[in-house]
Amino acid sequence: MRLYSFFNSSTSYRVRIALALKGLPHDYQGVNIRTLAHREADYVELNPSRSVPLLRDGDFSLGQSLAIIDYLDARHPEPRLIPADARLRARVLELSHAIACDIHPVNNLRVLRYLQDALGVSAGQKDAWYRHWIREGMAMVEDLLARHGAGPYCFGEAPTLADCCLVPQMANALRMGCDLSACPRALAVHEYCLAQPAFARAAPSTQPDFTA
Ligand SMILES: N[C@@H](CCC(=O)N[C@@H](CS)C(=O)NCC(=O)O)C(=O)O
Repeated sequence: MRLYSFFNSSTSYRVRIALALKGLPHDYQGVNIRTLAHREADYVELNPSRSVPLLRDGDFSLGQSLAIIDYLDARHPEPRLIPADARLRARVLELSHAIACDIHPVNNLRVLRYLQDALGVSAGQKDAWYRHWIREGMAMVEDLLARHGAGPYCFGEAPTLADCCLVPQMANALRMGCDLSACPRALAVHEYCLAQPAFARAAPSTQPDFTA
């Protein structure tokens, strides 16, 4: 398998965590989204989503991080990241979608670029936008964790898709200087995960395309 990824991309980071938790060997292909490599014709041919990550498994190409993790879970079920139990699965998807569908899209690179380049907002206004949506979104995530989660991971003693989504979102928020003091449970899960070898292997700073 080959993963097309950018070290700092939280959606790529989700898939890197899933691959590491499952111990699946793969090549790493860096795609620099800062220089718009994800919009070049040969890449778009492989990934119509014009984004990272992209997984290639033989002649099968798949974009969208949650679809990729679902595919990996179906092909390599151990350890399961999307639980079989109907209610636990629903909780895991609820939190994962809160991050992947509600928080991440409004702070994605193309949205921030449009704010600055097309709408002419200042760097300060752009940062205020970023922090606002993190504060709103993470309050929702913290509520979900406080009501339904327990244990060192989001939902118990084993990592799930929810942890694959939470850790990269927290990394982004912390990198952007967001105040997460109102999210103690999310901070505790994040800290616990970072100490686990699979999460460490997936971290931005350990990727081949990492630049400081
Ligand atoms: N829903 C997609 C989002 C993928 C995505 O937008 N990734 C970001 C990096 S985290 C990207 O490639 N952004 C490029 C851009 O916004 O132009 C997924 O979960 O894979």
